[in-house]
Amino acid sequence: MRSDAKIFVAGHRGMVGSAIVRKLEQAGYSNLLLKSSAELDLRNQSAVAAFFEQHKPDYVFLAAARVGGIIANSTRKAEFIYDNLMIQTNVIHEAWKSGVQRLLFLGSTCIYPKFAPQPIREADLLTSPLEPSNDAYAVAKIAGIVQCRSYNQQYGTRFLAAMPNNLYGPGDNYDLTGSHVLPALLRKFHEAKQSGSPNVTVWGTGTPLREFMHVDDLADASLFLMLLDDERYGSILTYSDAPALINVGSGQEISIADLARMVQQVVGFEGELVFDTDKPDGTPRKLANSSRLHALGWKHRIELEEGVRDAYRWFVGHVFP
Ligand code: GFB
Repeated sequence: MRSDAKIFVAGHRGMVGSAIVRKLEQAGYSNLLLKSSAELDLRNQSAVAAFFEQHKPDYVFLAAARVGGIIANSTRKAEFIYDNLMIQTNVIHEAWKSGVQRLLFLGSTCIYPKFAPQPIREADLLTSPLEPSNDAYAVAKIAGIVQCRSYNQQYGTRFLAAMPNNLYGPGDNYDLTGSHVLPALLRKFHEAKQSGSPNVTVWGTGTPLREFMHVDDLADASLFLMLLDDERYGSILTYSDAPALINVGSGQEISIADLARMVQQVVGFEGELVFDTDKPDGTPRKLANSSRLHALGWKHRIELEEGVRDAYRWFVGHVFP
C-alpha cells in the first residue's frame, strides 16, 4: 500500500474506525476518504454506488457497523440485521465494481457457535447453533464473510474478513443500555465512587469468560493484514477450511467477575459487587484461536490492565470528567 494510496475507512467516527484512522495517520497515510453517516448513508445503495464511482478508493477498511452489548443485541435485532446487511452488502459490492485492490471486513467472534470448541478456530464457523442473544448480528456478519469469499471466488477480488474478540478503548459507547461490558463497568464504578454508593451491579453470574483487546491493537492488526505481501495475504484468502477469514485475538481471557474486580481497582471504588442473575450471561466462553495471525508475525501489545487504565483515562477526559 503506497503512502499516497486512496484509502476509504468506512465508519471512521466509531471506536474501531477512528482507531484505524489514527493508526494510518501515524504510519504516514494521508489520502484518507472519510464520510460521516450524515454525509454518506452506507445503507443507501445508490449513494454508496455514486460514492465509489466518484472516488474509486484503492483500499477499504470496512469498520462501519451497528454494534452493541448483549442487551442491545437481543432487544434490537431488526436494526442489527438490517443495518449490518445493508452496509456491508453495498460496500463490498461497490468495492468489487470499482476495482478496490484489498478490502478488510471487520466482524466479531460472536459469529462462531455458542458451544464452539475453545479456543475457536476459523474452521468452526457454521458447525453448530449460534448464541441466541446476538444471532441477528452474527448472521449478518457471517453473510459478509460469505460475500467476501464468493466475490473472491467468482470475481477474483482480494477481500478479507477479520474477526476480533471483545474490543474496548477510546471512543467506546458508554450508554448503559447499549454498551459492552467493559465500558459499562468503567462507568458504573466511576459513578458509584463519585456518588458514594455502597455497591455496583454486575449483570449475570460473573462466570462467563471473555477475551478482550484494546482497539489500538486491532487497528495495528488491521494495517498489518492490509500490508501483508501478496503471497501471505493470498494464503489467508485460500485456506481450504476457512478461506478469507482470520481471527484477531489477544489470548487475554478473563471471567466477568475478575474483570469487574480489575475495573473496580483501576477506578478505586471500595464498595461491594452485586451480581444480577436476572440479566443474561450470553455465551459461556468465547476465546479465539489466533494462531494463524500469530504465525504471520502479529501479536497484541497492550495488556488488559494497562488497556483498562487507558480506557478509564479517556472516559474521565471525555465522557464524565
Ligand atoms: O460485552 P457484552 O455486552 O457482550 O457482555 P457479549 C459480556 C458479559 O458481561 C455478559 C456481562 O455475560 C454480560 O452479562 N455483563 C456484566 C455486562 N455487567 C454488564 C454490564 O453492565 N453491561 C454489559 N453489556 N454486560 C457481545 C455481542 O456479546 O459481544 C455482540 O452481543 C458482539 O454481538 C460483542 O459480538 C463483541 O460478549 O456477551
